[in-house]
Amino acid sequence: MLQAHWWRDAAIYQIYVRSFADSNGDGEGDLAGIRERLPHLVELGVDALWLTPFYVSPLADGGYDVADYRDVDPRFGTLKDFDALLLAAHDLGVRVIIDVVPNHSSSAHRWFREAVAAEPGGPERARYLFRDGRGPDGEQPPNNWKSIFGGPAWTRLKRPDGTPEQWYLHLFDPEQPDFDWTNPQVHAEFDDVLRFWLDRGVDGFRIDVAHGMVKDPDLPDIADDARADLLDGSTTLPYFDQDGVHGIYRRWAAIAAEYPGDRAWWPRRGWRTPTGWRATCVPTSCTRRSTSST
Ligand SMILES: [Ca+2]
Repeated sequence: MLQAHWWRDAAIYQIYVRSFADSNGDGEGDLAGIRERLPHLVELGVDALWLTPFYVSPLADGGYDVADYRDVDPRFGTLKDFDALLLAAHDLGVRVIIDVVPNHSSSAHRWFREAVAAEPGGPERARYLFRDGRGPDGEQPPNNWKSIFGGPAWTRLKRPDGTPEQWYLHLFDPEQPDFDWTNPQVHAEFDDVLRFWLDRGVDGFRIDVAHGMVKDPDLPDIADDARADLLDGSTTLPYFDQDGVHGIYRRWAAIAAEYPGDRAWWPRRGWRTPTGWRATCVPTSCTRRSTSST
């Protein structure tokens, strides 16, 4: 007999950690503040919490620019505070889903700092999408992709002496360089990050830019009139909804299956499959679209 998945009809409460509850009066919300208020959430009938990113971050994009995927930003507490929150939530029968941000890191991430310091073509750069520019002296971006936050999706590096060199891709802010998911090191890193939090006992992951990560390897130009952020299923973009994302999620599902219990996977947005669109979930609704593929 099939067992019902808890997350199918759970009331999941999103908490933006920075603003929810401040336990120490420093003006910013924190993990201890959430723990103190868990009884209120239980009273509301909440089955699970979704914590937005609380990882070490310069907060260029509200924490979706992660500098260390395995630690809590000191503004929000410590790993000990996280463990205490998780334990207290579980004691009250509340599950905890955390955000995983795999499309890009912060530019303050150790890998990106190493990449910037390395020479073009080196292994440090191969964890991100660095390319030479087009035109004389490489002064044009490698393609015409636009950042979802506006402007070009490429930023050119400069050497300490001011000499311009390669460009790097950022579908969002320049402080959010995109990982190169063709690199096995990136896969291995996120396998390990998932295990780090599964070992602590989290009940699921909300996946940021779940339809991103994999890019058309040719990095082709998009149509001049293409909207970079269009997600209505009618527009094909070479950096969203690529078939390669399915392999990543199969691998992640296998990792989660090594752990006891039933875990939730929550894509930020839908992604296209050969037979149509998969579930599109937002905090207030979850709809299943079944448009034909294009
Ligand atoms: Ca605080």
